[in-house]
Amino acid sequence: MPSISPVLILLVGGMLMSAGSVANQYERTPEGQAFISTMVEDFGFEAGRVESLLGDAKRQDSILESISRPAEKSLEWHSYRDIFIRPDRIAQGREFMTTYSAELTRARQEFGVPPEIIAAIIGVETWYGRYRGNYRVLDALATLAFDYPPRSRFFRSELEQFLLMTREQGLDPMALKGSYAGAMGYGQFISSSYRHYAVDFDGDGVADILENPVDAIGSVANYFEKHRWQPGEPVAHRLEEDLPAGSPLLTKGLKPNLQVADYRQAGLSVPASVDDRLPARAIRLKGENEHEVWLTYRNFYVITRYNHSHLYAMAVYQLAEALKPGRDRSEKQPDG
Ligand SMILES: [Ca+2]
Repeated sequence: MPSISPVLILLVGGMLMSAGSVANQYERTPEGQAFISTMVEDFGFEAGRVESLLGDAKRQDSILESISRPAEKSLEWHSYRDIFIRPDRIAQGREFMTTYSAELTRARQEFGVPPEIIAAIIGVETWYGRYRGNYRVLDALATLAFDYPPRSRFFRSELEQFLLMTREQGLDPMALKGSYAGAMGYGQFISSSYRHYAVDFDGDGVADILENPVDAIGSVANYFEKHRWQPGEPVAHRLEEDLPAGSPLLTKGLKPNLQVADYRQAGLSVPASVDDRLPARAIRLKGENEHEVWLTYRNFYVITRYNHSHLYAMAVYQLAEALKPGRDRSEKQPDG
């Protein structure tokens, strides 16, 4: 996606306003006023500045619709998989890995995260940077902070982080665009992640994950390292057997709270290379014709720290496997 100048966005924004779009006057609501006080008292913002930002924010109904039915919750695995594991996304991922081969290698050396995992995250999130989101982040965060009670606390905090982040980075909070949930740039970082995990990976003095793919590569790798990616450990293996729904081996939640030994003792086909003591949990996904049971490990859990969903983590893992060098014509190679 070609970048659009902030000036142009402001002009278009101004035209939309004069064409009849109504701002929500969030700055006049009790919640909005409390938010303004926090920004002034805790972070030294000027009240007038925060007021005019909230005054400019527009509620978008499509944001409220999108957040109430994310693909991770409404799709079966086989439909979800087909969105991400497809020839064009794989081909373009290989191009991305060729273009940024030196930077991906450096990221592996510095953070211990495999190039294909970094590329797969950016591929799943934004199709390697092509689709970084068309909502104004300010509108997305204000809509969710003030008009979406189930997660208003979280999004008020993200709105706060967004104003801090744009101040720190010298960016215009009225201009930035992102997803319906306010995620930005190649790796779709939310504002708090930007502040905690973005790194300047090309050494130009700025951590720019919005427009700079090299900084995005380093930042995704840093995010994984900080969430304890374990270099050399496997992510997941498909088991040959099915497990009945409700089996205690299909533990609830996202954490790998059993061990590989538990699955071996149950007679399941865990590959011999995997250590008995490795934390593990089995998940059962609905394929097109049958259920698939996968044994997932700590690194699978780390992928869910990016998006709290089995489907998401499995899509990233499978795309990464497809992007591994040498996978072009030999889909059936053993893992390694
Ligand atoms: Ca940089």
